[in-house]
Amino acid sequence: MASIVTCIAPVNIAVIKYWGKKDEKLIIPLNDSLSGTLSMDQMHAKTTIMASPNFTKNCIWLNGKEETFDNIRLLACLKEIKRRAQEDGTSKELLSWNIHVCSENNFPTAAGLASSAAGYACFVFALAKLYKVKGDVSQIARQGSGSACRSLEGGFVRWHMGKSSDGSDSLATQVVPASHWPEMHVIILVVNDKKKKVSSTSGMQRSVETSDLLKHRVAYCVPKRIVDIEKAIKSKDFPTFAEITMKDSNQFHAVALDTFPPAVYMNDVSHSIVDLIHCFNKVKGCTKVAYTFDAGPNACLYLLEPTVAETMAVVDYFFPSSNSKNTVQGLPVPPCNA
Ligand code: 2P0
Repeated sequence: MASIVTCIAPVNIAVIKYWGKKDEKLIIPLNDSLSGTLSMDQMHAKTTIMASPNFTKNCIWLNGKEETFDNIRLLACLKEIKRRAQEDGTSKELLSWNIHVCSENNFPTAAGLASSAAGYACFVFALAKLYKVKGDVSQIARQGSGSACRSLEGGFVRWHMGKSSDGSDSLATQVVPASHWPEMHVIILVVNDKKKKVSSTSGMQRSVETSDLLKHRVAYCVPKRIVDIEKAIKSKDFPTFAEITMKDSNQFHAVALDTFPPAVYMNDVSHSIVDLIHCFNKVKGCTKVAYTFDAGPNACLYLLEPTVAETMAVVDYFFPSSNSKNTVQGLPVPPCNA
């Protein structure tokens, strides 16, 4: 006898960024964040979990390589799911068996493309299926990797930081389903698919310790942006959505630079992409494309369907892709006369 499940989980791209924790162990954030979930046919994590009385220990393979299971976050998720499973009446026998976990991403891991978000969302969702846990598990996925809680729903998703000190109300809820704004697209420009130098976890910890700008951001900027962007999403107001998205990305990277020593995630190509998008929007006479950058140099562009072909053509012209390296390199973007 054995029990086995396989799940896939999508990547999410934040438009209001999560950066900084008030509780490192429980992963409770300093501010609410909001993201769009990508469709699962493109970038996703895929996880198979098998429980068997014949397994002598828990094992995990990530992208084909065995990793240690002795990882505080993995163990926290497993413990919490098992606690919930007991409450839900799952058989003690199944809960006593060891598990083998195989997980893979079909995109670069740890390159600032939300790989841990998809990975932990998938791990926790698969565990919940295996052990027949009912109800919301976003607060468990959060304990694997904060942003993972936002990958459990489609469309636009808000992670509420919550008020309680035990994290029980720090969870993700759907703002609108994908069907609300089906014209919305995301283009990801892979500037560099190498693992980033400063992990998000240590970068944000350093920001909390040293950045004055982060305090200002959390107190004065994010609360209003969250309200305004939710309103823009619900009313499908793209220019407002795009402006808030770009400003929040810029502020997050300003916080990273205000960190001491600084965490530098964007590179020259990233900054050229920023220039290009501002130039494009200016030529168009209104905001047609928004950029956002996570903890890496890769650009995520949010845009509506009618603008996709033209944007791809412009990007291809200035950043001809090099398939061999799987990266983009830039031609100089002309001045925009801004
Ligand atoms: C976000 N990022 O909101 C922001 C934007 C990176 C930049 O969430 O320590 O990998 O595991 O909770 O979830 C990356 O943070 O960090 C992240 P931990 P996580 O998407």
